[in-house]
Amino acid sequence: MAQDDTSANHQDDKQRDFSLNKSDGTNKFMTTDHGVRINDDNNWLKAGERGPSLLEDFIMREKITHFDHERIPERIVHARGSGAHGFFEVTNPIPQFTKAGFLQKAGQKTPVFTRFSTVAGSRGSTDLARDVRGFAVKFYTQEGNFDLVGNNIPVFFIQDAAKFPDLVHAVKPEPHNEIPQASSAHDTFWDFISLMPESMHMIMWTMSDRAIPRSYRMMEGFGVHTFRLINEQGESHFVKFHWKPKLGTHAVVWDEAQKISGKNPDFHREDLWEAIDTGHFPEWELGVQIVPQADEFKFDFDLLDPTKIIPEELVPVTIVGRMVLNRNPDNFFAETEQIAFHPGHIVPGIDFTNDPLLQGRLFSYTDTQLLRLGGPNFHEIPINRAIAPVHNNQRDGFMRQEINVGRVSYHPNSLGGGCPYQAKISQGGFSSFNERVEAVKVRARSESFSDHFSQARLFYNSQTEVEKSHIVRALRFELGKVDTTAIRLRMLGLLSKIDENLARQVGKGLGLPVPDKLERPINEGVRAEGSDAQQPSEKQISYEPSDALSMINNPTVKPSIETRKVAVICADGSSGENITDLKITLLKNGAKAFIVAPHLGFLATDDGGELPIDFSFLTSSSVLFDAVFIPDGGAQSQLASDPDVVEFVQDAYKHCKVIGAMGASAALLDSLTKNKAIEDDPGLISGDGGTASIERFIEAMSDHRIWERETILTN
Ligand code: HDD
Repeated sequence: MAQDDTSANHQDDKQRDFSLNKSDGTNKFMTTDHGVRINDDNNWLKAGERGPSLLEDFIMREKITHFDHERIPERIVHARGSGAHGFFEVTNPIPQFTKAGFLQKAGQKTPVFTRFSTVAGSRGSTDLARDVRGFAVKFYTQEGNFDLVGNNIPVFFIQDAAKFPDLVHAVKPEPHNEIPQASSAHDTFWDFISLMPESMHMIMWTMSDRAIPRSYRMMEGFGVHTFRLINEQGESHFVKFHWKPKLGTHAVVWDEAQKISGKNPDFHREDLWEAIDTGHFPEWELGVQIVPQADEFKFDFDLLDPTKIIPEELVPVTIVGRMVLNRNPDNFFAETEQIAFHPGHIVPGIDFTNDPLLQGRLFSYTDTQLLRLGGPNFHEIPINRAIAPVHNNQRDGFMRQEINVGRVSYHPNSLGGGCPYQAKISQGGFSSFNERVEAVKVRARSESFSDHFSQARLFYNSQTEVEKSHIVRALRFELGKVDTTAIRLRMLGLLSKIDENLARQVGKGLGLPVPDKLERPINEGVRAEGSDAQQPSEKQISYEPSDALSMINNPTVKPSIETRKVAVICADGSSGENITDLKITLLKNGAKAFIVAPHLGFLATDDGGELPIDFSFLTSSSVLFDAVFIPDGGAQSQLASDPDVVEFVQDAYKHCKVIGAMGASAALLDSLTKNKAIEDDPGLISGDGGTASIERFIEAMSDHRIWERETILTN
């Protein structure tokens, strides 16, 4: 192990200490930034009460100047995000693979800060855009900060970092009119994608429901690239990192996502905040897929290609620990906005591979922080500070916080006693894996990266029929928003290389035939196996479908209603007993009921009681809940005639949510389902509101959605 035993023993109790930088301003006099007490914060200094304002007013000039400079450039990508503090705890140490100090002992804890994000939208955009989600974790280890800067999708659009600016330019709002915001459904994105066959695997993921998660807490995370683990003997193993959510992997449906974007654009941000605030701490397991160095060329795909996964059936995921997020930030700007992640922040025992996307990222992240955070001292911002001691000869620069004493800032030196010393490898000094590299300098893509369709097909074939139909509909939506027919046709051509039927179904929605041949030129300059450098590879690997790739069959999914929200639709006269029983049973199961009624204030229940109303139909919407419950109690006719109520319940029905309608309220279900038989739908629960019917309601809810209903609805 790289660190000495004393520090290892203290690892568990070491916390990040922000106390020196915290200020809540309570019971303090208001002062200027330089400490002068302010006597009047309401009026600018003037020449007479009705006279001109004076430039002399240093207090107000300072206030306005600071305000004028409050914004920093938003992240060029991943601008919209939300984060939280927590810890990582080792459950299954892996010293045989890595000497990284924070992975050595069961029970060992390391503080973390995790930021989730969307990619394309601006800071103020909606949480529910169809997009990849960033999943970035900063581990504050005793040996320095380790950042695992991943996504909720295990592959990427492009194979070489050189194409990143093109990808981002294509997906961002179009430059002439800055439209559309936080959306890939426009010409420039699909123009680029339709010319980049290497993006097809990732496109299958982003067109699936992975791109519209129910919650950040219900997403998987992936390090994406193949990294290396290095053990004490200097041996290397390839590794892929996985985060597996305790609450399972779940999504909303696309119609719902679009409506949430209007009703509550902060849906994910609020969900994360509330869960932590109410003690339902989000949790993930960290898993690793390990491949011995000797097996580098064992697979039909290249481990260095970031558009490929290692199917879990080929290399299982071994769980090594768990991450719990248990503290909301004190200040969004100071923490979530100023945190600076970097895939190049690694610690001894972890190393890079030659994945060309990863290699390019290693340049980009420091570069972006220099601009975004104003200079080379961003590591001194409290949220970015390592808990490991930092000593080096870096000096000065904008906003330097540290006061380096003495006259020595160079190495080697004798005047400073040779300090700071360089660490031997046995003392925890970082050393790169001694990989042999003998090569010609080329600007080229490896032939082994040229199969763009086999794993896209693996993903598609691993989906359930419902999930496949969501992919078809997503593609119809996205390409339907594209104006240029040639782009649509090119996409249909590429989709047909994944699955003929998929392409035909999308084509049907677009009213276009699937072209026989791929149009040229495609993917200019990217070599493809056995071709004239313009066509993608014909190579096809056949894979067995994998449950880990489906969300519905995903092994992380277990029946649970923990932290789910139920809308209880009421009007004066609703059954107080039904409502109270439901509330109590949901709470026992970690879920929560909210009373939604035509007005705010109090609900007069049928037993003469009163219950506080949480939302009116104006301040909430069906899409903000996981299920709907309508108690018995004679309010049905009042509810049935209210268009807001009808829309509320119909949306829940359309979005495949569980609806419980007790007693006479069941009549509402009849009208809802029109001619479809209620008995065919396991998510429509009627009953007397007693324990048995509430239990059936909860059991149905624990499956997340009633996907069978989509088939009933479309037949
Ligand atoms: Fe990146 C931010 C994830 C490729 C350049 N990236 C950023 C964030 C995440 C990722 C999660 C937000 C971190 C935060 O919350 O602050 N990026 C990825 C993944 C990639 C990837 C999983 C592929 C596997 N990124 C990638 C490439 C480049 C960048 C190829 C450039 C060559 N990414 C950036 C950036 C950002 C960034 C411009 C914007 C803000 C920041 O870094 O701090 O440098």
